[in-house]
Amino acid sequence: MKELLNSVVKHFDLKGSVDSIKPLGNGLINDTYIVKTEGDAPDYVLQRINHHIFTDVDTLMTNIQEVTSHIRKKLEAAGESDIDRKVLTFVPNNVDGKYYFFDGENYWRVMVFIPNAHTFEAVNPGSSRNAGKAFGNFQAMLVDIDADLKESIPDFHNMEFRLKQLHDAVEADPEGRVAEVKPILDELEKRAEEMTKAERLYREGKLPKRICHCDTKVNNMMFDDEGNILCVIDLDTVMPSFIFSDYGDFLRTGANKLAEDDPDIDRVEFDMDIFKAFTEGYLSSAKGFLTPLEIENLPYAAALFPYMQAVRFLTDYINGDTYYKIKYPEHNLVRTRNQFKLLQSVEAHTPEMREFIAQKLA
Ligand code: GN1
Ligand code: MG
Repeated sequence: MKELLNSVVKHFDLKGSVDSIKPLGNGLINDTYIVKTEGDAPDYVLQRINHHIFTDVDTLMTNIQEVTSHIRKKLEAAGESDIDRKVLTFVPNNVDGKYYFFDGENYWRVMVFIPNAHTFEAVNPGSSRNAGKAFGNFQAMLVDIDADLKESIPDFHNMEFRLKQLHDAVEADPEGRVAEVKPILDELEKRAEEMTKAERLYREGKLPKRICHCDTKVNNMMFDDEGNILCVIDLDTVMPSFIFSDYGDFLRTGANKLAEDDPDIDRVEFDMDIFKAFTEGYLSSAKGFLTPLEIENLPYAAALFPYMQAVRFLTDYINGDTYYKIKYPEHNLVRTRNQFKLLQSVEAHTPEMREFIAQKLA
């Protein structure tokens, strides 16, 4: 492995000579290493991109490159200091100048390591407010990007497409599991019309797609030593989507009082303190560009993501667990029930959510 890593970094022009290459962090998808260099030269992060999940590495890296260079220009124009710590910097390879290198088997990329930066794992009102601010600001900086970005995972958050996958699974019923899940299928079906409204509004020209992060977890932002937000990281899923993706998916994970696969379904509940803090942070940086229709539909976004995740987990259960890793046979069914319960809790809190948003904007 050491030899492989050493030969890979030779295809990128790094400042300073390489001292050591060691594993970094605990990511579940890509393999990440820190490349330490001698003397004052910056250190680097080397990643092997998981091309089984991200099959279109070229689109993915084009998106990331467009987005980071746009943000850099924005920060420069605003006269920001310390820009190298406020946006990721990728290094082109020295063979064909692309921002990744394909060695015939694997895809690699290199970015400049940001020193003295930290991530946090804990979701609480304080970190949620910061996350809202950071992800809202990320979208805000990208509102005027003049680049034709593509979906690196086509139809990733397209609810009509996810329902079609469910219907195909139900029709095929390869494991004979449909009869057992009929009650929850019916519940999901009842909401299908409402939950696909974003796609309809988009077709009618009323709802825009914007550049979104699409993986808005609390640990995907970096802070300096004083606790100030530096930047948003983990840009693999950056692509055009409805702003609902970033708003809704954070709340799906952050505001669930339990983990998404906790079997103690009765205790699953939507945490309004996290909702309030995240929404406050998000609106503070995003209200300048959001349209009235986008704002009106933030509670819809909070419902859409548990719904979409329930549909995706149930589809996988019916298909015989081919997409999500499972630890026991009913794992995907438990996840489905958990997400459905979260959805019901969101539905119950919707009037309160509307009121809070209206107050914040008054
Ligand atoms: C997957 O691997 P992870 O946890 O970042 C999935 C998300 C789901 C999530 C549910 C590429 O994300 O869309 O919301 O599982 N990512 C992909 O746990 O399918
Ligand atoms: Mg991450």
